[in-house]
Amino acid sequence: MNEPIRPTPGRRIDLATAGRAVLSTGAAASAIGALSNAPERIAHLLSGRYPVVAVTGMTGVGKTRLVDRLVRRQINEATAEVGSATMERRTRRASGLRGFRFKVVPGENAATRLGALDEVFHDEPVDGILHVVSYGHATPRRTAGTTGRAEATREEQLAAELEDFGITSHRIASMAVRRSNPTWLVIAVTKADLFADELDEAIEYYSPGSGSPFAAKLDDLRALSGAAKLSIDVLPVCAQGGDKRSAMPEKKCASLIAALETRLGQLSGHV
Ligand SMILES: Nc1nc2c(ncn2[C@@H]2O[C@H](COP(=O)(O)OP(=O)(O)O)[C@@H](O)[C@H]2O)c(=O)[nH]1
Ligand SMILES: [Mg+2]
Repeated sequence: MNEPIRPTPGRRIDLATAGRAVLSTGAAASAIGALSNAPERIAHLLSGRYPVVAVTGMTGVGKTRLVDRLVRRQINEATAEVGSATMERRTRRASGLRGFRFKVVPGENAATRLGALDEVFHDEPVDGILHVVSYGHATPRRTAGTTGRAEATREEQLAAELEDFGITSHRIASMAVRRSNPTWLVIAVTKADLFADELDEAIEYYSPGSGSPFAAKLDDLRALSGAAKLSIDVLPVCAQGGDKRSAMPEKKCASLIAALETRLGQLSGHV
């Protein structure tokens, strides 16, 4: 479970020729994927179901808020500070099977987390993964059984994000190698309103080949999965914007959400 990911010997990662992998680096960029979506679309039409998306990421990073926004669900302030210990299931309904089913894997280090990871990556393998990060801005949550506010530095939070992704990326790799069709991974860099002036640095940090510790994990994941079998996108987003004069007003947030939705649709073969 915790052994480090090692690239397959003899396999070099070359971003320029990395199969059909797609990388969007610019803010709100939404590249048209070269993944062939037709088979996915037909599979969904035949099965009569929406594509299923696993939502992963450490606790407090903003998964629930983001998914609730994607499915236009009313935010429940009462549960916002608690964090969920079980898998949250949300459906975004749309005509012509253009909706989505999201399964939010609990970030807590609980037994339920392992079961949830098994479900989405093994028992009922998902169509794609939305991995949520927030550039070290996860809301610290108390460990069960303790009181008082949890404190963590930005560096500690980034290290925790990295560790969390290490576990998830192992699961993604083992799912990707088992299937014949390509898998997609979208890294949603959320809470962009909290680091609006560092957006480019944040995107860079989470992008394959950028040399950051997170990039190293992505590069390993690609090598393990086979580059042509995994597309990786990095998109900034926020679940809540500030007022008109802030660096990330609500309008800008809404356009980032729209760009993410468009990309999820392209990857899922929606037309
Ligand atoms: N500023 C800001 N705060 C956010 C954003 N998304 C989530 N949060 C806050 O971060 C906290 C954790 O979010 P939540 O979705 O519950 O995280 P989860 O544990 O990953 O499901 C919540 O209290 C939200 O108020 C965002 O886009 N911007
Ligand atoms: Mg949650």
